[in-house]
Amino acid sequence: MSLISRRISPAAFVFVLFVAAIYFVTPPPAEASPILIIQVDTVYAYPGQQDVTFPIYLQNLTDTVAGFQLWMMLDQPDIMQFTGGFDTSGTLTSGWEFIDVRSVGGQGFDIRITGLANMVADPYTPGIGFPQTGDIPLIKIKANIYDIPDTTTDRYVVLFMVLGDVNNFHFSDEMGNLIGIYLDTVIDTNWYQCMQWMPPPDDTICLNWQQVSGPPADSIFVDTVIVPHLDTNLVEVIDGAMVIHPCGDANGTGKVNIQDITFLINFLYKSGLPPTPYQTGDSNGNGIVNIQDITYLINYLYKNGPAPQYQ
Ligand SMILES: [Ca+2]
Ligand SMILES: [Ca+2]
Repeated sequence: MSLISRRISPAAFVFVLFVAAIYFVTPPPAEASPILIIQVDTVYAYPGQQDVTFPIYLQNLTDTVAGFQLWMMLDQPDIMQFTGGFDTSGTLTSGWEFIDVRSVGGQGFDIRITGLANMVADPYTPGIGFPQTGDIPLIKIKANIYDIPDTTTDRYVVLFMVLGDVNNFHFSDEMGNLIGIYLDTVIDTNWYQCMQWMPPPDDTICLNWQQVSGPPADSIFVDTVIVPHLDTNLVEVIDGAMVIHPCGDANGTGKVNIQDITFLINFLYKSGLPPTPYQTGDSNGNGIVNIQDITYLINYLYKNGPAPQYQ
């Protein structure tokens, strides 16, 4: 930071512009392996399902994580909303002293998640040690699915992290240092013109400065600002999704047809995989999946029976 409070030559302007140019073309950090990987899960749900839980996983390779803030959004607010609910049981943040989950916009289209392992007062709660291989969730977030009709074709809601501002997305160690960022130096040049000089012989002293947008100017105030940025080479983010199956879509293809009947037969009688979520197999909506749901689907598909319906 420097203040030049005297008449300056055009050469000085050129010099300052040259210095500023050098700083502005500082290349981004060289590519490196990630040290943090955040992955939002892809979860299957059914229309009208409440309190659907989706996990956010963390791989933490080189630092203890003792604090974080994440901000995420969804791309189809007509299909689902974040409730602000969360669950830390069985997660890496179980026992943390401060967890805050809220919609910044207030309507559940976004969710900001803030966690701190340890507050100032006793007791001492350690952060997440390393390495974490990513099979334990960092936290589990809750959402509600609207009762969308089975005719809705795009049933895939992208759940994505909002990056670009370390105030909204960061991880920190036990000392409070941000993990996986680089610092950028930004030169901010302010130009001033003297509106009233002292009379001679003191005419190098200005009585009244006024800021102007650029040269010509009588003085330059150069401000150096250090701006932290997320280094996406070091912090990898994998977005997730919420996929809404139609009622009766036991095999999760997005359509209800004879293959769902086959899927249910395999599940009930041939040790096949269960429907996910379980309710997609419950065509008659009575809470259990059994042979009656197969009959219900046959009636719906081939005998003009009523459409599958969740409870
Ligand atoms: Ca299907
Ligand atoms: Ca049933």
